Amino acid sequence: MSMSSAGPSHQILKHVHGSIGSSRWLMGSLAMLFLVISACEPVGAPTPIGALPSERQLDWHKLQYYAFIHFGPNTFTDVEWGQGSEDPQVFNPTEFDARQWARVIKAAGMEGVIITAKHHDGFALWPSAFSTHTVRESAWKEGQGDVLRELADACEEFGLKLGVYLSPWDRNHPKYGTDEYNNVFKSMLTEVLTGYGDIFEVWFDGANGEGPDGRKQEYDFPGFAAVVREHQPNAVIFSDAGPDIRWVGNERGYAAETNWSTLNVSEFFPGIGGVNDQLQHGHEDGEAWLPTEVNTSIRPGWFYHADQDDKVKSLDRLIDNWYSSVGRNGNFLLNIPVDARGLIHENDEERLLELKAYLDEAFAENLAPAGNLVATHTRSFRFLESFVVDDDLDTYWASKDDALEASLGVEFNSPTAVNTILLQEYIPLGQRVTGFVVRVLQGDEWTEVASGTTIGNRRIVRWPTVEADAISVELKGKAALTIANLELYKVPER
Ligand code: FUL
Repeated sequence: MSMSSAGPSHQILKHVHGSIGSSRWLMGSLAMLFLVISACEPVGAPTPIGALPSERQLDWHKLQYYAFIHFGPNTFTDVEWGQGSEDPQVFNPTEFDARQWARVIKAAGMEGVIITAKHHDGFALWPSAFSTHTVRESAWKEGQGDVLRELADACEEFGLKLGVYLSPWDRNHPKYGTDEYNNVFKSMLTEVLTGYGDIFEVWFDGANGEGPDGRKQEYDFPGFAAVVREHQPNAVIFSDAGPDIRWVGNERGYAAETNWSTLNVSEFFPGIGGVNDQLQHGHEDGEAWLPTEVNTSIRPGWFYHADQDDKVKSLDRLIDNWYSSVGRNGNFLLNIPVDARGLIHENDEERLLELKAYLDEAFAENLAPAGNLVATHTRSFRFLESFVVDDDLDTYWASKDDALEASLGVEFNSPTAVNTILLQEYIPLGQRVTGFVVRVLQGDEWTEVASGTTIGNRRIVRWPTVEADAISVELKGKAALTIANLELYKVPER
């Protein structure tokens, strides 16, 4: 490979590459020298900056893609927002099979499922002792069924995480709009958090409309969160304002390219309107760590409607949503409306499996580890550039404190077709990168192929395929840079 051309990144690579001698003796001596020099340097980790993720948030950041299920009386009455006055007998799936859901969700490569245990109509998918509008009052299994129980069992069998959506807005409950309702809601929450095993996420919708007789309710969100913390301390809580995970500000399935995991949360509350743009981007230097979850539906509606059977999103659209969520510092929550039989519809299943096949092919081979990793410099031997390809997110490359710009590169042994990079910061120390430029070396020429702003937990960028001799990423940040993972792929071009 020719390494003689001009260009800043190239000089960087050349410099670093050139320091790796050919003889073993030289290599050994250099390594010794490196260790001695490194031992004289401060080798500590960079100082954390700004808001930091909690342990439960870090666990959540390891996820990527999971299912949302909207199911309830609306599935049978063909509406999106039930009135709450529906006869509970309408809820009567004819072929209900939670194992089919779990099988499809698992085969789709998803890691878990969040179900509407109670939507705005107030109908509970479990036989709650605090309501008379539940599966117990339905025609299904003559009132003996429990959707949550069957789903929890199926999740355990198939190795899926279970989450619950409980709408505080309740258009049925007789106590809604009175002081007692917040306690009713906490009791119902307690039932689902104590009776169905581990819950990984609790999803609070911000909608706050009128209940029976036009009554309004002020929700005790801090009290609801306290119930979650008491019974499921590892579960993350989602809402417009967290406290753990934030809405991404749209339901189309897109995070913004600039996406800070931090937000000035004291200005926010669940159900706040008119801040979608801020939710989409977050706030640089925001006061709390509050990363984005990107929710959208595989169909136009959240609930099943037979006339949408031919309106399942295209594979290209789902691929775009996947890159625009998982690849833009978010997790992807894709809704699959279970149908009136109580099954995931064949059309949705087919599309989910197509997406899985695409992702399997696209990410089958990480091209980075086979190359030679280089960097403008490393902080010390505890933060080597090779740590970005070691499959361990707890080890990372870091720059020195005074180096707010640095480059990482991969030199291939022979020209390699590449069109995608995946980057991950070491987020336990905060989100630091403010900009990056990706360049490829072809012969003597360095060409910019991609650029971006934030990285955070995970950023994926694609460009038209090039045969590259080497690739470099120039990074800029607001404090010493940390990169825990760098992957390179040739994904199918569509
Ligand atoms: C919204 C709700 O009003 C919709 O019905 C749906 O559940 C969606 C995911 O959240 O706020």
